[in-house]
Amino acid sequence: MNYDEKKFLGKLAQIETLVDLEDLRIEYLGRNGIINQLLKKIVEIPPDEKKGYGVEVNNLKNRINQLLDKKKNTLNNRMSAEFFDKTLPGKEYPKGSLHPISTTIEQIASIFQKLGFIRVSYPEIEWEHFAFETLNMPKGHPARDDFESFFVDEPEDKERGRMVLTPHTSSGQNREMLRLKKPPIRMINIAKCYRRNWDATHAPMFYQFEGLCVDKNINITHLKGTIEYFAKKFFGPDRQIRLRPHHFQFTEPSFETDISCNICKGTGFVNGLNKKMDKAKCRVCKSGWLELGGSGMVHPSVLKAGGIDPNEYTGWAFGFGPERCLMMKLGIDEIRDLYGGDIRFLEQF
Ligand code: FA5
Repeated sequence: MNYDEKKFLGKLAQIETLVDLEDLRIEYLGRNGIINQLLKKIVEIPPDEKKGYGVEVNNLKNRINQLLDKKKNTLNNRMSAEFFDKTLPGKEYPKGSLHPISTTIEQIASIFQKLGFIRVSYPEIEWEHFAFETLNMPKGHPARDDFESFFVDEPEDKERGRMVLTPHTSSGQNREMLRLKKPPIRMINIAKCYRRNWDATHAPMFYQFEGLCVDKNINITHLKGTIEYFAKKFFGPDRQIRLRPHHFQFTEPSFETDISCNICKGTGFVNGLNKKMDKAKCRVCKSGWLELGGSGMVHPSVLKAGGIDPNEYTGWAFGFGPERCLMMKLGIDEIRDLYGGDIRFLEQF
């Protein structure tokens, strides 16, 4: 029989596509294929060998069929493993966004930058000298306790004292005075601060933004006007602001700046305007007002420490918390939610 098995198997092994496999099937099993040609040759076979010849060609046909089917399965399986439908829509990745505190900081910066304030940043790990001494709080002064600081376990510097995680951005006041050497100064210093605090409105790591303005003839009206401008831009025209007398070592006179609470609508009671119905106090403000931070006229000794003559120049400063601002703006009553890392909370903003 004129059939070369080795040749067929060789061709079969080379096949990589279903189209080529079909061509091979036609070559062997098609109407004019090799098998049919072998069958046609039956007329030339002696009568007593015809039956055996016929069986042999039929067996061959079945075997070729089986081998072709097997190859077809192999190719199909390979194709489905490799198949890539370019028309399917892509996987949707979760969308990220800036942390609400980052957005708030950028908003605050842009409000002050529009007024001509220059954004600066100073070391997060600071010397006591800048955090306290230059701010009228010499070594051992009790006012230092208010800043419940974390000290760094590093050798003390003879002139600058111990290292501390900045407890407030006021440590940038002296640095900015030394940097510019001479007024006018319009600084907005936004930085991380650290204190040993942990409750609904205090976190151990938080931000502050510090405004400092020093020039000739600067007075309290400039301070009030600037804070009011900020409050109206950031919180909206209907939120109230008030300055309350206070004490800071580095300003004289000093104030606490309050903003009316958004949660109780400035009433101080849980049920807001229905205070007659429920006497429970607002959990966040307890009085209708929430403290944004401190402010005041820069103390003459602080100007002197920065190389500025207090007889020639005056200035004001304030230090507020962006977290507090955001909480008051949106009615968030727990600062720790902002730093808890719970994406379900954060993605609302
Ligand atoms: C100060 O830190 C002064 N340096 C502010 C200042 C600057 C006064 C310039 C005068 C002139 P105080 O400790 O009150 O002040 O903090 C200011 C604000 O920072 C607070 O009102 C609050 O908004 C925020 N803040 C303070 N501690 C925390 C804390 N642990 N977590 C979150 N925010 C805080």
